[in-house]
Amino acid sequence: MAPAATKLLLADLASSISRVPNNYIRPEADRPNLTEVKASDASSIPLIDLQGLFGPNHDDIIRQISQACQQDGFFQIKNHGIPEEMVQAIMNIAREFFRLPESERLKNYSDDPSKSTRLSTSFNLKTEKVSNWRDFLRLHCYPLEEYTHEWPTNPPSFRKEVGEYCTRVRELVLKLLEAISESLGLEREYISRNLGRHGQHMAMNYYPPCPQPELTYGLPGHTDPNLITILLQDDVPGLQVLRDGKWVAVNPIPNTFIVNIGDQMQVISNDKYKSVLHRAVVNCNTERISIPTFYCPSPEALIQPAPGLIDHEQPAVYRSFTYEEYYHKFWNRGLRTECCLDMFKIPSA
Ligand SMILES: O=C(O)CCC(=O)C(=O)O
Repeated sequence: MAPAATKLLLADLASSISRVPNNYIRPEADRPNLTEVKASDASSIPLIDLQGLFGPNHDDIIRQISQACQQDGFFQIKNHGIPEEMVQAIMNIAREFFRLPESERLKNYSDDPSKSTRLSTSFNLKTEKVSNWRDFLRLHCYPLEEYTHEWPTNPPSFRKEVGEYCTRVRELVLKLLEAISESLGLEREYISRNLGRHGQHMAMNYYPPCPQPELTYGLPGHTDPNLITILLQDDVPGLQVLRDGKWVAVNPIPNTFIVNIGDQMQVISNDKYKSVLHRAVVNCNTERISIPTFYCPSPEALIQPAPGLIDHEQPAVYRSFTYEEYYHKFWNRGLRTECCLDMFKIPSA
């Protein structure tokens, strides 16, 4: 039998074992079935070129966004305006951070999900039965000046580089929110105006090589509880998206981001746009890093279907709620394939 996990962080355990410890092994009915996953190809999820979004290609891009949000809930973007050097820099910082000595990394450790900066492992140690093959550093990043003083100071350039990246990603998100509002037939500012003070969180996910990847997940199937996610991944495959009941691999394309619709966008769009199940699997040979930015309403913001998207044919599908209420439910129930959104549906809908 494999030894019980004795380290706080997976990275410090994974390098010394040849079998997956019992607490990471999924029941047989809930394993990744890696041989049944559809291989990544050009049609896995749409790739949208943002060049000319608010210029000559506007109408065409808005149409592509609308189609992707309705059919896939996911799309990739190129010509997004974030410089390649900045993307390289943030990946390098994340890699350096996870390679720091254990004692240095542990200075940031906490298993309390309410902390706005923390390094932890798996998903939510307090509620889950089976652990996930992942360590993660989670940061709140908007407004920046309220949070950067909590962030790691090692690597020494962490606060500066990560701060610059967060600012640029926020600019990109605000453009996408305008485009998505328009694609729904709403005023450009509609979504942005209905998020309270806005919130932005970020994770640096570190998935160490795993001796038995068929038994466990980096992250099991889940939808994102926030509004919209902008995912940066290194060049190691691992992300899979559920499409027509089948898991499809989404292999990395250099200089692109992956955008996915979160639960709050599904509510605002009154179910027109889909928050889709996705998961991260691991592999035997190579560590993997992914860096999602989770853009969200602020806790007190009232979320509800946009009145302009409610009519006889499509009455309001969800009751209104605060983002705080939603987020608590999400964290406390653990990652499950049944979407948390069902708990907010109007019964007759
Ligand atoms: O690592 C990935 O590709 C996916 C990460 C993810 O889904 C998450 O952090 O919620």
